[in-house]
Amino acid sequence: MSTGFFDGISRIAYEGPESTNPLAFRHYNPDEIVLGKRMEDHLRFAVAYWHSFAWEGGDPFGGQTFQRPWYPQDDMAQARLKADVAFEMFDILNAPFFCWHDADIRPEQGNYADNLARLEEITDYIAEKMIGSKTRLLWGTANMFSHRRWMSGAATNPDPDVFAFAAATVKSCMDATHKLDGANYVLWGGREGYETLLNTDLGSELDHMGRFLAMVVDYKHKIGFEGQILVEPKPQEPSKHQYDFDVATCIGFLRKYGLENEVKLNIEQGHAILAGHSFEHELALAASQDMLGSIDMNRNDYQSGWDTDQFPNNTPEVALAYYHVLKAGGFTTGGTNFDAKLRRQSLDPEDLIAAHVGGMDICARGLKAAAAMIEDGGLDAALGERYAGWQTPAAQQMLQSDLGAIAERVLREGINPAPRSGRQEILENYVNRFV
Ligand code: XLS
Ligand code: NI
Ligand code: NI
Repeated sequence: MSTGFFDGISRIAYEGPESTNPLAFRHYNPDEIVLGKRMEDHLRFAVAYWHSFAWEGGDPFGGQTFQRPWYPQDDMAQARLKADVAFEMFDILNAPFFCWHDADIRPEQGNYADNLARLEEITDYIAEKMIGSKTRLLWGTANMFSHRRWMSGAATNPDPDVFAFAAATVKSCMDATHKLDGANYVLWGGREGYETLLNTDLGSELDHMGRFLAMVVDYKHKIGFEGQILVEPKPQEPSKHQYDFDVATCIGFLRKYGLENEVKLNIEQGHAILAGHSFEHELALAASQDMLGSIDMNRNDYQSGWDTDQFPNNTPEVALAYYHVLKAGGFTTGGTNFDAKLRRQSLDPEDLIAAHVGGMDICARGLKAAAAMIEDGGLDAALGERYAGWQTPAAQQMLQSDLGAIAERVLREGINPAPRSGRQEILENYVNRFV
């Protein structure tokens, strides 16, 4: 029986680029083959439960603007109604995946035992709903940033009892993710960082965080969870400084604690921008170290400087992102999670659907543009040409030699390099042919 929340809105269809129907896909055509694979299997879209169903429209200056039949979100009947509506939306969008935090799907109980019981209850309910749905779980995660117990961190809290509560919470969320056959498990540490170094033992906190993550990996193997463990970088917000600052920092952290073969990264567009990078920089860097796991697709407002988590709507940006995803071989367990929320004035159920339709369409356009660039091979050819010198035996031998021998060769051969154009504008013009 339908909840009626989306009354009047039916399954979104692909109608092609000429369609003027605001609730139709113009580019996302799940069965269309792109580089030998169905578009749906390339993009692996996921709906984020927290933004779409749990967030009530508040901002730092004002509270709830939305009015949903599942508010207040403080009992199990409301949690079940929320799940009913969520699965109705997954069906309308034909969404292959969804993602959740424990706190999105069950009401907070204020203690571990009751949180655990409610999580088990709601994930049983969700498991039943998944039987009648095509939508799978891309990843689960623990919200260890909203409740006041986490204010000084979770794994990095100065109080070992909070570390214990965090370990128990992550265990319960990994169990729930495993039960729902999740493809990944994510850790994002919004409070794993500090407000001031004056009260922070940074070295111990990093060691505790490394040990915590090692326990997560051990537990994954213990329960036979085959999903990928992912860490999500973000430089700050809510903490002034977060330890998982960006991809480079996370790679160094994972290597230091010996977790580089067990953990990959979930990279978010807006977080890349907050860290002063481009999204494609973060993706390319992770891919170069074989650590590109999954993406959180959204965008930030470039003026506000906040993590505004808006739906993506910039084709060139998205195309370059998927270019790097495709060059890395595409997603395996990962996918495209819309870690994106409505604006707080977007009150209607239709807004929620339109936001996802637009986001999915932009991603599909970006994917097609990226695939066309790969098929054309222009960027590869330009790279090949730019680095061609490294293919010579002399260059390869140099990498095995030493400074003295190299210096001798420079003298002997009179090596005096002639600078060559980087051709940036030509390459930018090239990309613009595809987007
Ligand atoms: C917040 C993060 C969060 C993670 C999951 O900025 O992006 O939504 O994706 O905890
Ligand atoms: Ni995210
Ligand atoms: Ni975010």
